Amino acid sequence: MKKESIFTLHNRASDCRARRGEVKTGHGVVQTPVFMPVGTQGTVKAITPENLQEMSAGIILGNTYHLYIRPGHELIERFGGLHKFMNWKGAILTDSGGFQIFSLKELAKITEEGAAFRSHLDGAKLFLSPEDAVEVQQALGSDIMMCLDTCIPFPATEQETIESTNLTTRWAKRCRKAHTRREQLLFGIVQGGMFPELRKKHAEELIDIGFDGYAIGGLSVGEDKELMREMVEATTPHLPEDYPRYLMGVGTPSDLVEGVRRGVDMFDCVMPTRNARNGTLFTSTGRVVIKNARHRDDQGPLDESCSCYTCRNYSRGYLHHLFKSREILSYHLNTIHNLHYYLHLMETIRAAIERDDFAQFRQDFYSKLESE
Ligand code: PRF
Ligand code: ZN
Repeated sequence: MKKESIFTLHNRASDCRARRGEVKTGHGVVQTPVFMPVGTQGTVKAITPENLQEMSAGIILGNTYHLYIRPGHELIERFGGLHKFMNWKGAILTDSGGFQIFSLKELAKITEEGAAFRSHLDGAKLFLSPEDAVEVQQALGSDIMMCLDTCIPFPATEQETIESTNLTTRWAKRCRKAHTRREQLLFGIVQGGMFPELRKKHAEELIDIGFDGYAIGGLSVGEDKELMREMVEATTPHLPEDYPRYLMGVGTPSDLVEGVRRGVDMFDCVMPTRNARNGTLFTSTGRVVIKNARHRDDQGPLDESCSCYTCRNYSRGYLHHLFKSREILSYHLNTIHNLHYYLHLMETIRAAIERDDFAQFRQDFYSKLESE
């Protein structure tokens, strides 16, 4: 039985691969290209779901690994699922835990059966199979679930990459079989390291299994920007036009622009939220390091052309003071601004694709940046 695609393509740029579309989820229709703020622990750090709504975020990301370890998916299921638990009414995509477990390195052991690892909290022995990853995500009730994959370290040999990618295919088949709650979507993750031929082959294998969407994984793992963009460029032509494409864990504002240009629809990254807490703020003219003494006496807004709550109400001098004093409000106001910047950037990108004016948008974007 052929399933109806949950993705509608509205229009395509005539001079690059940029696409404008929408993804239907159990918690609303998400307009693409989209950026998903990261809410690892069932919270987008330092802000409330109301703040997210105010800045028109339609979908956020949660992490299976963290929620499995604490407070546990069974507890969250008793609370009615992750949406209810955290009071978020929009859509949620959960990552499978694969990438987080691989980041643990010596704490994890990968076998055919799954990933054995130790909790980063108390060292307890844990195990996650592809079936477990789907079961946990089904209990969390996320709108989009990700297959358990193996993320290949950089650099890796072709042989290592082949073995790891083949295992990801076998796990993807098992995830697909374990997927019983059809109202929740399941995405496959294309690996293949830095080898275009392996990426093409892996994309074809996943398409054969059949998923609701396709992610590009294994990038932004230490390779340079140019190679990352080449790998995206080498992958998107092999993904079906009528399914959403998600570039995992990427990236800077220019990475988003370049990803869209190469045909990506969805992105997530800790950068806007993490940088906000470190005091690195994104503006239309480049990055601002708010602790810098030059902002101390500045009564102007952080970004003249930003309409966020922070820029409408506070001065650079005040944001500088809050950051230097390590006040909690600093994290809150900085996060609101940085996420607004990312979400507004995607809105501008969507409007440019609708006008078939993406190339001009891209040129203006770069000409305004003093750094980046
Ligand atoms: N796999 C999963 N999550 C991810 C990645 C991946 O390869 C990446 C790579 N940048 C980020 N998050 N499951
Ligand atoms: Zn702002």
